[in-house]
Amino acid sequence: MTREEFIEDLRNRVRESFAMELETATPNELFVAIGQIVRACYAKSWHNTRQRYLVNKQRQSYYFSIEFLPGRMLKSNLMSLGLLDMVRSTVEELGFEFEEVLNVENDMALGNGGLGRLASCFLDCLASRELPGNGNGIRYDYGLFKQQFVDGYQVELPDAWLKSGNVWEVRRESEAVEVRFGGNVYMQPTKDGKLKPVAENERILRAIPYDTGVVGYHNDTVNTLRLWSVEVPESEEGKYRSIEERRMVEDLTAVLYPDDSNEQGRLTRLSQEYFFVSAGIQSIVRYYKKLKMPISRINEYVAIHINDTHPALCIPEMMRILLDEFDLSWEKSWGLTVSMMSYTNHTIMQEALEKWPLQMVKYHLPRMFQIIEEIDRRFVTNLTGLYPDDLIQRTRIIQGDQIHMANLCIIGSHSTNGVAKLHSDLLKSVVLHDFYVLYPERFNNKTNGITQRRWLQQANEPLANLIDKTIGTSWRKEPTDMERLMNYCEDNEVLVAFEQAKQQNKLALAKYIEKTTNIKVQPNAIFDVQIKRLHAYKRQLLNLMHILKCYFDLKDNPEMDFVPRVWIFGAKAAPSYTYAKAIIKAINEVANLINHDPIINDRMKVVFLENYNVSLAERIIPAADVSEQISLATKEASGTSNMKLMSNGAITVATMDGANVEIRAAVGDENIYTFGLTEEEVYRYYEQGNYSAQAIYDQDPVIQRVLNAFVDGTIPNIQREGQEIFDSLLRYNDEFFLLKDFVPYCQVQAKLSQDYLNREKWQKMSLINTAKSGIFSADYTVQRYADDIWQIAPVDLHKEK
Ligand code: 26Q
Repeated sequence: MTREEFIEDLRNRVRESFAMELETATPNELFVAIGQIVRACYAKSWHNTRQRYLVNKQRQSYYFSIEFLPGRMLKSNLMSLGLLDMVRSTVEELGFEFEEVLNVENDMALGNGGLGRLASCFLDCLASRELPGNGNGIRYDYGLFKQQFVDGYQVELPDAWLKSGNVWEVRRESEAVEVRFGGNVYMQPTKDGKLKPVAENERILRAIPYDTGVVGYHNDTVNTLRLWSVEVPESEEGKYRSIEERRMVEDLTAVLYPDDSNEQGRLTRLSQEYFFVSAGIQSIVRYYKKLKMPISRINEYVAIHINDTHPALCIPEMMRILLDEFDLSWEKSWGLTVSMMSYTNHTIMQEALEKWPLQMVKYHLPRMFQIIEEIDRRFVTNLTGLYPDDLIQRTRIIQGDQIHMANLCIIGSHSTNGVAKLHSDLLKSVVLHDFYVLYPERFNNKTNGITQRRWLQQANEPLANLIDKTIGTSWRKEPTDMERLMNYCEDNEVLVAFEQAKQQNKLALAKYIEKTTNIKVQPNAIFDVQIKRLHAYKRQLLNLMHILKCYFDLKDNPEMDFVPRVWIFGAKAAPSYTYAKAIIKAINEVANLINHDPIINDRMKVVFLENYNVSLAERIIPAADVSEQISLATKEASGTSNMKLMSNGAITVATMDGANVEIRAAVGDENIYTFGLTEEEVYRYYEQGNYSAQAIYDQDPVIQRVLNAFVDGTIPNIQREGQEIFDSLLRYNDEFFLLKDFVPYCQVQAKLSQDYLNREKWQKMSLINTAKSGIFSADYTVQRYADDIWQIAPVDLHKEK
């Protein structure tokens, strides 16, 4: 598309869609019109991609996830299509602010955090590597709540992201399917003497798919993210007599559950899980029928991935279709199902493993229940005599009155993977050890990754351009080529240029901070960043304790040498997670205290940015000097903000947890600040039961002063919250060992501050972090899934060929 064609198209669309002339358009109209143009640009490729897969009978993977977190799509689509520079400069020439146009777009925030963002990074990588892989999920009317601080407290507002329309989606009426809930199932003898399930009094819902194109980077692949929305089918209209009853149905795809691992089992959530699973599996089978292949070979054409246990019902649902609709035998159905399914585990925290009450499943999903019961029965029967009874009891799916979804996933799939080396090892040796005894060949690791296209190319153009200038542009397609930056570790000119790029980004963030919070921060201070969901195990509180220690040091000794620092937080707490909310309140009050203390005199600033989401992450990450990755060892399955920040040249302060371990291996000990208990030490404490937070407190006056600040009025306005935090550390013996790790944490922080003064040393560390970050590209992660788990191969759709 030429500049002239673009302007012409833009002019027409603004006129036709808004009855307006381009000259009078606002960023809103411009966003919609450009969105339409972009969509039109990839429409043909999207069709061709689907057509090619169909004609080739391409084996495809389907990534089932109850969360997807793509963020904004205008800039990324423009970049993938190679139109970004032209469109940006044209829009600016027309007298508009391009940034403003981009900011019109609502984040697509159909996810809570890491797991949902990983799903979106993976889709981007599948398309960019020309791999035939699709997403399947829920089109929530409301995404993750918007966070506001009122009086330092988190307040949740609804995210009505669809209110102003969604240019990227296509409603596919003709591909709607029915999903059935409730009723009774009984077995009826057939003519040939078999038993067939017959259902009566079911509630039938209509699932409508909305498809979004996933545009590959500089290729002609456009894959599909299919999200399902619920409707009442016309045939059922009469059955819903009251408005409330109807509302119940429509609520099914209304909101995303904002609960991150503090589970409260809810019927709507279970219904959501079955709804998108059933719709997705039916849609896959319907597509497969078009291939005119025998059902007995479906596993040669279909790979289904279960992202955490939320889509676990994929397994019994596939069984239902093969048994009830295709009349296959149990054995045949089971063989096909297991060979199609694979599962990723994202947590080792026992309390976060999903379980459902047996009665709830039996009553609302009776056929699913029957099938799960039969899977469980056969599992027990087949293993009895071969393995110890207690091992069988610990691994079976139905235990007491609960259904263990992780057990279902492992038993019903051919692959179970963790998301970082340490995490996968812990699954084998501790958390899922019993299963590892049963199925050692099913276990594997796939360390998470991120897409540098969004997190570096798009979010950090100054750095991306500089990398181009230094080593050429090949890293944009082959992220490990960034390793070539290692040749410039000692090149002063390059180091200075990198420093300037960081400075430019810090300036931009400082502006944003001032605009949104009224806090002025110095761009030459250390920008120290912790951005992730608020969770006790992630230990934002440890960060806050260190901040308080610095504050007291300065108060005691105002003349001391102190390297200025700005602490930047971004975090949402699950609305029902009172402890996490108490920590938010405490951080906000400490911020207030420190930011306004004249003695501190701008040497410390604490900034908690509201409503952390993907687009805010894109602003913060390029400006970070320091990346806080300080979860208690063994608790963070992988982490992915650690990778994004590293890629942008931030230096990590890290515990030996999740993917931090692999980051250290990549950059070397001298280019990361590690501290804290190791996995072995944590488990030793658990075994010996001899951890005493009180003993540590009693012996350390600094810790006493820091903790007392929460309850003695030093931090104002946190009576209840301060007490809750204080109690969690002392009365309840500090579940996540903050006190134990506090001193070593402060030590590495002090070292870091000193190192920051040595600009050359720091800049070299920063460069090395970027240089070594290519291995954490999700392009490679996805390739490993494609090779080892899904067995899918690239399809070259490039125009020239
Ligand atoms: C549970 C019950 C009810 C409703 C919701 C939920 C729920 C919601 C979200 C349970 C879990 C989640 C999200 C988990 C998650 O994001 N885990 C993170 O996954 C990342 C990608 O693998 C890892 O990098 C992180 O370490 C892991 O915490």
